[in-house]
Amino acid sequence: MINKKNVFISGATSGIGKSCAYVFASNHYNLILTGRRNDRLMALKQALVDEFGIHVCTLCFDVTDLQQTQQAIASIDKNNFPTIDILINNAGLASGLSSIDEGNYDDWNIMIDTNVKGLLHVSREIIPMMKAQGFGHIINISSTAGKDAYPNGNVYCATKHAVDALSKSMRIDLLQYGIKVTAINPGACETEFSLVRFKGDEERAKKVYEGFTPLTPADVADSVYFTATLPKHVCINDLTITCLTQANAHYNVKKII
Ligand code: NDP
Ligand code: 8X3
Repeated sequence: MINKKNVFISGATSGIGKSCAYVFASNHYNLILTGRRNDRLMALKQALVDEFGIHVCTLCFDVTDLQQTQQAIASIDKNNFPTIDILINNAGLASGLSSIDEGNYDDWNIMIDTNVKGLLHVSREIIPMMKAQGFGHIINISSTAGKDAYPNGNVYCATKHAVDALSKSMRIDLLQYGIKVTAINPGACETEFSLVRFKGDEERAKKVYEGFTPLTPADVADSVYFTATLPKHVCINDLTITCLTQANAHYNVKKII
């Protein structure tokens, strides 16, 4: 029953990344799961191995740190994971929500370092393996914030616009090697995203999803899985997914406050 395909998921300790781990595991893919919280990685590995009997490798590192990223990816056991068939660049965050003139430099740096440089670090280490094996699929988790800007979203939106541009550039550079590149652009999805954005303020985080039915991380993971399982000659380049009430990054029946 073991599927020989291997999927690398950055940011698998929560939300969309964790749901992706479940949907691929339930379809017998082997998984390389990453994040900074090792206790969560270990618990997730145990649960997935017990339930699905797949191979799981956990890598605990910070994507913003190039050296940590390089060492972690170099440590993958090639016997269990001879190829990386799918890379899901999911690790990311928002930090703060403020007008551009009041922005916090630490918030700006963490978003740029994680969402842009972190995605580049992981991609740069894995793409040569995909190039050498002659196939691969990179799925970048961007956002509706990568398509439009919304009030006070400035730097987060800029980082996701960068992911949009990088997805287009990667596709141009890599298709000649048989590597597909897909950008998935979710709208509001209830995860730990807002808790992180509002630095642990649970009440404020909860309010973001009040008055409408947001996407669940499983909804997004199902779209990721769909794009990853199409015939070899088919590539979904760009897929935007929102809940029923959301039209784009800045128009939702329920507005982000
Ligand atoms: P969560 O906060 O639930 O999950 C974020 C994941 O990213 C965690 O596993 C976290 O792991 C990991 N991560 C964050 N920073 C780092 C880092 N420096 N190094 C390694 N891993 C890191 O949020 P979501 O699931 O919602 O977010 C996943 C992606 O989806 C992000 O890129 C986000 O921008 C995007 N997105 C989210 C939407 C939403 O409304 N929720 C909508 C559109 C896009 P750990 O803390 O253990 O390191
Ligand atoms: C995360 C969702 O609406 O805060 O990308 O931009 S949103």
